[in-house]
Amino acid sequence: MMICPKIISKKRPLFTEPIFVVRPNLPSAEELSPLIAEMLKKRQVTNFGDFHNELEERIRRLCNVKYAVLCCNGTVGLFLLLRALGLKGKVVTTAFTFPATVHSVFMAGLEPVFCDIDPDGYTLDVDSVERSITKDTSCILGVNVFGNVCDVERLQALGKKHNIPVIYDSAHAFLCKYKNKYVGGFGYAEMFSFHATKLFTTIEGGVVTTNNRRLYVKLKQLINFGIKDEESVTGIGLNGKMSEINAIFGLLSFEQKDNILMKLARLSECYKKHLSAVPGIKLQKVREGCKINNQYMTIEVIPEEFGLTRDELYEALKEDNIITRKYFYPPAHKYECYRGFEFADKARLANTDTLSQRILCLPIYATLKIEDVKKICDLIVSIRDNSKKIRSRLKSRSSCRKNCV
Ligand code: T4K
Repeated sequence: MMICPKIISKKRPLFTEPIFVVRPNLPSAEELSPLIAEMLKKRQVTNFGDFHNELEERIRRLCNVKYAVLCCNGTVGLFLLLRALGLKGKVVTTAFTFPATVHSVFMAGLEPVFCDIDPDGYTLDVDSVERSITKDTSCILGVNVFGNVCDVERLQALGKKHNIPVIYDSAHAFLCKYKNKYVGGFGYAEMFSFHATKLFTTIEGGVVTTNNRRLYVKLKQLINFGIKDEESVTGIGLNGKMSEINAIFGLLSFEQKDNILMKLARLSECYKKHLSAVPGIKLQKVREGCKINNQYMTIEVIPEEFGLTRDELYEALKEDNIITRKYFYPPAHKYECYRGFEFADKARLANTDTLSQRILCLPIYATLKIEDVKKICDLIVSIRDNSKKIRSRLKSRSSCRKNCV
């Protein structure tokens, strides 16, 4: 194999170690060990143990809802929520999301109907939702993208008008506030993810919050194989429970959360200060009254003004060991697995298509240093200033890769 000289002659990267888009917030071994020792002593390691129940109750109180159901991850939570609602037909939702949202709909035997998104805040465009509702629509599923809360008031009114539930994929939105209240009590139910990449984490895990008792009872059964009691199985469920070890991580996340929120807010402010005036970079517009958790730091790259496309900026940052992510590319109506389905092939989503080509998630996590954020911002500015040179370097690198390796 011949290695191209142009590739090896690249300058030294800005960071010697990779800077990832996110790093998990983890407790120390010292914080973990007494809780693990307690769990081992009790010999209750899963199936609704004390740690599980304590975490569930603390989340319920924090979100100020009547019920919370912990689950093994957010995807299973959303899937079982859709099943618990006993829906049939179509679910109006967004294609600008992680695969988990749409796959949950599909796997619950429902048909997604994609509507477009607001070009500034990236959440459901309510006019587009309204146009998408037909007699077959059984639910509206909003996604609180990057923590930005959907237009909950208008969606609620729409749900009421058509007599269909509105639910939220709030995977990104734990600890976000809307009108001074923690997100969690909007619509029929909300699902949060506690994956390792989330600021509040149980490593793998999630929760569904609701004020609806019937839904809660059903969901509680469905995450436990549909078992009602020792002698009756009333639902077609699966094993969606959260284990004790995961719940321990969650309880420790409670202790860290305020500190993490504060650190993320500082990092986000720093990004905004340095990037908001850069031509060709647009920041997400957060809904008025919404206080986001800053778990994601996104920029929209407008190629005509920035001089490079989002993908080129992604590559240029990678040369300096900054590993960003293109959430959410491709959008769901372009997934290969949905090719041939009318709901995907016929979807016309101008804003979704544009944003999925333009949004880039920059590194943000509690242990990231503010100096490193400044360096990343300076680098982005200098990439813009040298866009022509960088474009031609990236082009020659990519053709070298094709020809030489
Ligand atoms: N709905 C929405 C809107 C979602 O965004 C998600 C998940 C869900 C539903 C489903 O919730 P869960 O079922 O996951 O609870 C990551 C997460 O795995 C996923 O939870 C999240 N959204 C999505 C936005 O991001 P990937 O495939 O991008 O993850 P990965 O492995 O590439 O990790 C990203 C970066 O994080 C890596 O570059 C390095 C760092 N990392 C990751 C892990 C797992 C670490 O440093 N350590 C780690 O242990 O999906």
